[in-house]
Amino acid sequence: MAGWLSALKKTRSIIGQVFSSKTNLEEMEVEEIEEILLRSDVPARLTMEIADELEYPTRKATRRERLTDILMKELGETLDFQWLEENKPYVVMLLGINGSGKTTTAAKLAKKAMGEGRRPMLCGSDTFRAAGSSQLKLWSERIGCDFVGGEMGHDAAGVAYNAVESAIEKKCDVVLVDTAGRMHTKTPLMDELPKMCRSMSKRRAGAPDDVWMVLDASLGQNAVIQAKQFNEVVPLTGIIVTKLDGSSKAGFLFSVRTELKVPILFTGLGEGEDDLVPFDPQEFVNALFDDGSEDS
Ligand SMILES: Nc1nc2c(ncn2[C@@H]2O[C@H](COP(=O)(O)OP(=O)(O)O)[C@@H](O)[C@H]2O)c(=O)[nH]1
Ligand SMILES: [Mg+2]
Repeated sequence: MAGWLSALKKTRSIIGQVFSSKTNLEEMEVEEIEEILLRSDVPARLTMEIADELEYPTRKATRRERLTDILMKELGETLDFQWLEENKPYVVMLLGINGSGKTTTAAKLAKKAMGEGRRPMLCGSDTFRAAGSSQLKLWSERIGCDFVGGEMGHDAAGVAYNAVESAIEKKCDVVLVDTAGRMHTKTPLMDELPKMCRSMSKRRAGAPDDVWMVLDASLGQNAVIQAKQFNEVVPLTGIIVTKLDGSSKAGFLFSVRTELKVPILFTGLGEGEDDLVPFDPQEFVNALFDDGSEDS
């Protein structure tokens, strides 16, 4: 299973120029420090706060301790996600643009649920592309869980309804609804999302229990802009950040809580079915500082 340290290698190759204990910051201009942080999509306000702290330390502690405090405060509490037992089946809808990692993440979440002794149902409601639903079906066969999907051109809201219905019949604990990728700017496709929610709630009141946006970390700050627009169409309850392992812009994670007011729940650290881990602010921040000598 991929780890935080190697996943953050690219971001660290930039940020490390400021964070590494090996760097002598006396030799750097404030502008240079700010430029480095912004290059990894650390939000502007936080960048200024960090540069300030480096220039005028507020207390006697190591540089790493002082910066860690600032960064941890920005990320907030660790959230330990649990499926609510009383909502059966617990329905989670995954949203995002094309290629963000929705289908892979749905499979990873199903695998995780199985590992916890729950019976998941994967719902392939990506009826927009020919291979949309079949890709998830293959995953369901690989990990060995239930699946309901639709053919290309089918009504996605109907497919989602059928999946919830079938999950109730089969006494599944969890339904993971994979949706078609869509651009936040395309109104008709965006309108399909609330329709899907209404349709599922007709079969199980209150469904979906969660709406999670899947963000591709390689897009950096642009991913947050997309999420804002999705959030206006269907209120998001959580964020999943994928492809952290290939991104040099992981600094955008610091804007999620302040800009979206939605917690980061899980992070994808690789392509494998076990490479989805709960978002751990402490691990994340630690990995930003590490000089990475042992994994280079
Ligand atoms: N490296 C890496 N690749 C990922 C991760 N999550 C998804 N991918 C890859 O991203 C590509 C698109 O994923 P997919 O789930 O099909 O995206 P979708 O269009 O949103 O359904 C695939 O090649 C996945 O293997 C991740 O956390 N790390
Ligand atoms: Mg997909």
